[in-house]
Amino acid sequence: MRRQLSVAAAQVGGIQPGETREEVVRRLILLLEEAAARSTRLVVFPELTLTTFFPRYWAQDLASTDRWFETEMPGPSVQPLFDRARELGVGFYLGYAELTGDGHRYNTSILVDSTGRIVGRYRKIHLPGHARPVGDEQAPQHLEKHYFEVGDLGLGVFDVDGVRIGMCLCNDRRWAEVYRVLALQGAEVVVLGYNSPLGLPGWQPEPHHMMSAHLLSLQAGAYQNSLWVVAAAKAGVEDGAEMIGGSALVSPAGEVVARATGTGDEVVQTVADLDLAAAYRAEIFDFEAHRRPDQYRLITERTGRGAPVPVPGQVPEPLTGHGPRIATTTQETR
Ligand code: CDV
Repeated sequence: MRRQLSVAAAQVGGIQPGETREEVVRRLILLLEEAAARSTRLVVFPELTLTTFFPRYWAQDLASTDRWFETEMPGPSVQPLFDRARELGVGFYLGYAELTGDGHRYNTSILVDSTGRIVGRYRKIHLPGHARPVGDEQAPQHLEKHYFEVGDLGLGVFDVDGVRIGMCLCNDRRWAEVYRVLALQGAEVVVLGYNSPLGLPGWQPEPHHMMSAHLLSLQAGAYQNSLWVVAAAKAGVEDGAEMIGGSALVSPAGEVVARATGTGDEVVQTVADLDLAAAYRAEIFDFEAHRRPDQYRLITERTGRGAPVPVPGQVPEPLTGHGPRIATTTQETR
């Protein structure tokens, strides 16, 4: 019998700044119940699920923004979600803003198994946007670098009811290294939540480019790492800011097998064949047989673009024009 996981992305439509946690959690429970009615065993909720995407607001004093953060998980307003999930025997992934007891702020997600136990925690590593407002500070911003510290827990893989699940958050999905680090730990499924507005302050790509880049990132991550990807959006319009939506489930073949059709609350579900992932791992992406980590040193040695590494026996051409910024230290150039 094939190993399978019935899994769903629970897309959440816009959450307005005035909505209470209790109101949001009621919506999440409805989504959970709908997913459970379709025999789903794991439900993925978005990034910062419990509030509006508050990093769009500039607030110099972080202490004045504590209302957006959770100081305990589950707190009293989120407990009903844990209770209902346990009753239904469904696990879930939930993104939220975390304020730790010693004052650190993270963009966090958790994995909860079907008994209601938190089995994994992740703190977002790739924080996009800016640390200070761009242009008119009253206009929608993207200030994750102001609100959050870079996650300190690494990229982990957790056993959720017998399936190895890796997690990340939103912008992480655009970075190839994220999926690879999770795959190297045996992840069979990568789950993630996201809030993707149509652009950033000062940077407004074509709306359809935002969607194609989003799907491409999921598809490449799934295919090149022989795993399933489940991505849940916060969608619709929040306080005037439009999100791309597009929650999707992607197979290890890189195919989008299910995708949200609307911009509101919506369950998108599939039965993920985990043996399909195993088949890809066993042949085309047999890491043991084919990877060459000794050739990938630059990935961990360099952050930004730098000079070409000299190829033995070849004199490098001087770079001109619009090539990458040339690093000058010997360490950067090896
Ligand atoms: N919440 C995010 O991480 N959003 C980014 C936007 C700002 C580009 C994303 O990668 O979708």
